[in-house]
Amino acid sequence: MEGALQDDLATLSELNEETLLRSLSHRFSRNQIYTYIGDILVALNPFKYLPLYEKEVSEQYKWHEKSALPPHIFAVADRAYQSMLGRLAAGPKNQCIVISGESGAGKTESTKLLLRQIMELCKANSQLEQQILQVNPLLEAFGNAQTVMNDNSSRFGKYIQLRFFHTSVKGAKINEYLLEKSRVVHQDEGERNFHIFYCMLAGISKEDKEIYGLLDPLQYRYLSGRYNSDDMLTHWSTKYREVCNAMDMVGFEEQEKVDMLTILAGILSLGNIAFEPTDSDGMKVTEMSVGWLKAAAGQFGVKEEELLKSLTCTMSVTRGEAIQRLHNQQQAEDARDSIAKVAYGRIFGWIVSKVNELLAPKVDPDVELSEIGILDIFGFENFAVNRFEQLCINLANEQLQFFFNHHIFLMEQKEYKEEGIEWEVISFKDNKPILDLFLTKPIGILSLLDEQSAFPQATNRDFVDKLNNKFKGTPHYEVVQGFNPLFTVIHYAGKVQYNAGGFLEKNRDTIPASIRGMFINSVTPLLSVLFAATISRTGTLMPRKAKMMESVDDNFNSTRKQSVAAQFKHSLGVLMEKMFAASPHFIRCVKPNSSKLPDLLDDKLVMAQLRYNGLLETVRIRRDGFSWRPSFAEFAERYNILLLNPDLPLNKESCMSILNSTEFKGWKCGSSRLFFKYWHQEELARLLERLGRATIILQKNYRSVRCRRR
Ligand code: AD9
Ligand code: MG
Repeated sequence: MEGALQDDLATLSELNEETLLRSLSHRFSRNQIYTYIGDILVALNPFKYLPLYEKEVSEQYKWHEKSALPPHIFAVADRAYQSMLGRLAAGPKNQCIVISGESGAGKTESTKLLLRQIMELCKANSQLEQQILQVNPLLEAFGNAQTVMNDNSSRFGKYIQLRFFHTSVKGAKINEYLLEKSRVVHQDEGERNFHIFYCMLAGISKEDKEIYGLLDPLQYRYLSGRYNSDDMLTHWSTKYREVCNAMDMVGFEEQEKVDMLTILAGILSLGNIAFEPTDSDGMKVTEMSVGWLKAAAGQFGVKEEELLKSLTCTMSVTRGEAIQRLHNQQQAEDARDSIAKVAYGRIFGWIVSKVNELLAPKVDPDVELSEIGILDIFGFENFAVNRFEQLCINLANEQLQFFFNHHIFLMEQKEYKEEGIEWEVISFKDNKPILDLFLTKPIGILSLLDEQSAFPQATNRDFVDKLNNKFKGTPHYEVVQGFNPLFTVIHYAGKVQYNAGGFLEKNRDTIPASIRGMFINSVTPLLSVLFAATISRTGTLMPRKAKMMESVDDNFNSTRKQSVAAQFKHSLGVLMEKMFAASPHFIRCVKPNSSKLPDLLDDKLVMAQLRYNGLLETVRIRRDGFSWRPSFAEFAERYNILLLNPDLPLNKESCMSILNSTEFKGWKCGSSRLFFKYWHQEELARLLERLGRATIILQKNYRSVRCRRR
């Protein structure tokens, strides 16, 4: 079959969905999981170990010609690195590698491989390199969890920026997006809490367990799942050692680690507190859980009465008078869960900011650094029940798809038109209307959510009614009839039904000021720091200076901070700005089957992903289009050396002279720029290299002739 073994799908001459799928599937059956579409890498998840990442392979892919070796993720690392150094083509110096794909498709694994290879390429100083590489196990322990889609699912998004001065790495910065805090207190069937809890309980010594007051995982209401086998226990305790090593390596202090474990233990104890009505109006802690209250208070370093109070009542000030409102059962349970969520969220934020502090480049502020960013967000999700978190996750994926479309289809075809290049337009599925459905002001889904969240009395049903009113009949929205607050969005990657239960609360994400006050006074130093108003959150993506993740709700503190949706929208905007200003490299991860099995490719599932990713159209545009489009000046400046004439004027004529000196075919000339196929860049790099080598040989010969003469 034609093209079956082709490394680059953009060279397929017979092109349709079927040939595309057959090519990928045939390659997959031969363990060729990587395939190019021009300069884009498609990566199929093998769900098994493949000997693709050994030291020799890593060496082979250093500064190589793309076409000389099979497609590989290391080639993308090399390309980004060389582009940053300006060795490949003119364009923005900063690079971003955008990895997309649905949950379980292999984004996080790809990120780790990229990081590793980039560290190899820049031969980083060993300590900094180790520190940068150790960040991942740390963040994964706290931010990843088992879901039905992926045993190591990222429950937050991250953008890792590696900072370079010339060829060497000087530091790194991580931006994190929207940790799914609700997982701390609730996990759906078949899912688990964040890895760190299982690591900690499996890995901690018996003595330490006693010190921290930790018991068997089965004892904790917040922890679903158990260690089903000794293997699993060993797995988690190995992970625990890894996390501890990572913390040491990155530079966490012993006391900070101890505090952190104590707070995690406190969260677990807190989860076991149950309530029952008192004889009068309020709630009290059940007899069975009095011990847990005591334990949690001890672990949090706060007074037992104070913790009890913040669980069973809300204090507010009205017209200068303090008023105590007693909680009902639901409110007491909500208070308990929100304390757990906020404490965990703050630990996570603290870890990220601590990592950023430790990895910040130690150079003069006026030294200009260049950057390679790697984006690894949570993949598109469609569960049995989809909540607020899924809405945010899917919106982020929608935004990424838009970024891809913009770069690959919109910008490119706009330029053909502007520059008078003859071109048959390739249509693609534009997801802008779906983004607008979410983001338009003032009537997008997020704005309506904010509007409703501002009304204390509004319910999730009211919110859905509003949505139905506004969007009934619009193409990407479907009304769901019935009692439950449901609605459907038709995303680029498929139809998702959302359950709006909890939307308003999660969006407000308020914590009573009394809880904050209690934690600020904690004798556990870390807790006190985490809740102090001045906490520095440098480096996290959410502009956390104002700590917008959790707003403080009642009248003790009248500053109402931004909602979760508003911050998320803002942080996505900031990210997009950064990405639009950089040279992008795309990796499209594809999940071969839903059962996480090796050697199995489900045609239907893969086809669906090819379709919604727009990969057929991508192949077409890479095959027929011109992905590299330098201006005359950019081109002449960079390649005048090929004519050995650095003084050539930077204009069209010079470009023509340069190009006429090569044997290049297939390029075009527009009114202000040149249009090249993706492979031309590499051919030019090859010419430059040959020229460089020739110069070295000439210099050597010249020197030896001179020596002989002497
Ligand atoms: V999610 O959106 O965070 O839920 P990801 O990040 O796309 O998702 P991940 O990288 O975590 O998926 O990959 C899922 C699993 O697939 C991994 O835990 C590995 O078991 C497996 N995987 C992924 N890539 C590779 C690979 N190159 N080689 C072997 C792989 N296994
Ligand atoms: Mg992931």
